[in-house]
Amino acid sequence: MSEEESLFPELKNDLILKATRGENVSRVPVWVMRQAGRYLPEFRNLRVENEFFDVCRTPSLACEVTMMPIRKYDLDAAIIFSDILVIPQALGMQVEMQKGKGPVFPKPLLDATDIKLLNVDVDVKIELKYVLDAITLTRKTLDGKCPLIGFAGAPWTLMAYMIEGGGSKTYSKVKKCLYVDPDSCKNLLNILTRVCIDFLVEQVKAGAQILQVFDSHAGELSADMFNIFCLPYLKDIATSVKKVLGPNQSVPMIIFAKGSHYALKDLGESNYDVIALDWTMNIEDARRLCPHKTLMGNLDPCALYSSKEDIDTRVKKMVQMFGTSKYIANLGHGIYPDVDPDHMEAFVNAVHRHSQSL
Ligand code: 1CP
Repeated sequence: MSEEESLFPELKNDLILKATRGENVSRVPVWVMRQAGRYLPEFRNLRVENEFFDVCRTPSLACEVTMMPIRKYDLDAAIIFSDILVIPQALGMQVEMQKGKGPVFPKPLLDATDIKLLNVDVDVKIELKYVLDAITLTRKTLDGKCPLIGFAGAPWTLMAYMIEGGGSKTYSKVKKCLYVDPDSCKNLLNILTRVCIDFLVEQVKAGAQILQVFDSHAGELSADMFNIFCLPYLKDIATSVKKVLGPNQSVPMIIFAKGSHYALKDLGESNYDVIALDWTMNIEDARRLCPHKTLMGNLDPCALYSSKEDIDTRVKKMVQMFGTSKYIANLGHGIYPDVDPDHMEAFVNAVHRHSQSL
């Protein structure tokens, strides 16, 4: 046990850590991407009084929101309440969370050469101290109930937001840069990769017990463009984070590269421990292509609109398909804001019930 570990309460539920190592589990562990979010009335109430990024920047509030789903459901992991866009903010960019619209950058980068706006020598220990403090407080507040997941956005997905200025239907502004000025794009992606590595390392030092990298916009790229502008940076992150932390302090790492069907084999050979699948991915193919990895996923988030009975049937089928070992149950993307919280409960309980009887 490292010195940092001994400062925290003893872990009582290590199912998810066992699953990442391929060890036997008494039941399949389950958590849900975006479990600390807008489908929870408690969160919406808290947001009436607090701006989104103020919640992120106030450790007591971020901790409280992280704990909301943990107190309510029988979950096997917590994920720290934050956002992938805290990295562009730390680099000096302004990000606003607009109601009904999501994140908006008032002054996006014009192209990948426009890095004069960025504080490329950022010290994440200072600029993102609030996330690290939230992690330490939440790890203590969890009192060992389940492990705490830290996360970061992947370089390509962050670059997409920084150049598009928000979400996009086509991602044509940022993709144009990839085609017309690949070298400047690689430069920007390298800058983002270094910051991701530093930030993830510091999250572990602050108390994160698992790390997830979100490449939510990976699927916007063709296979050959993914191999140039995503894969090398994703691989670098896993390898470097583990190298810096060393064997005693390293934690399991999850990669969620949404839509990257063509990349499963390469991700299966990377240094990530867990490959997260979106709902369009074929479970048997993923098992075949990533034989040594734990898989995570992948119920369609829209399945939670169905009846509780139907959710139960679909979860049973999903667990049968994945099998009970080397598996972490989750949705194939974040839970949607208008899902009935009781249906979240039906999902979580169905995973536990069916995996115990298999
Ligand atoms: O109005 C509000 O209160 C804001 C809603 C909200 C919430 C609850 C946003 C805005 N972010 C979050 C929290 C958040 N974001 C978490 C918290 C922990 C948890 O999972 O419970 C996490 C992990 C994220 C990560 C995140 N932010 C991603 C990657 C995951 C994914 O869904 O693909 C992305 C793409 C973002 C950007 C973002 N932040 C918020 C929104 C609405 C979006 C997406 C906008 C878009 O579709 O382009």
